[in-house]
Amino acid sequence: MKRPLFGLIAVLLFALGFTTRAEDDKEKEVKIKTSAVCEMCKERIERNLAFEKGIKESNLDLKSKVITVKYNPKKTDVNRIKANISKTGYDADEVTADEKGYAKLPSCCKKGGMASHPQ
Ligand SMILES: [Cu+2]
Repeated sequence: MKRPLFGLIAVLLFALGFTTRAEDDKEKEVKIKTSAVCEMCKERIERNLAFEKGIKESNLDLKSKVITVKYNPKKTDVNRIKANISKTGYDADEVTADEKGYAKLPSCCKKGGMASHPQ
């Protein structure tokens, strides 16, 4: 009687370990083109994304204006991430900047801000 029970426990433990590992692997990464201009934009976007549920990490590259976001697909999705960036006042791929968020940005951070503040 003891052997089948041990076998069952072994199988259960194996399945449990497998499931846990599979969930860790489910973290996804997405690259989104934004309209960020400067270091302040980068910080603003990354800070607001950090408050969004399911976001693990974000890093905006100012040269390409592309932000790389690591997220948990069970808690959030690409559309929500883009909506968050838009609310902050920036374009996120095909999603244009939210007007209210954009209006709050300092002038140097608005689109084309580089023209008035070269460097
Ligand atoms: Cu800026």
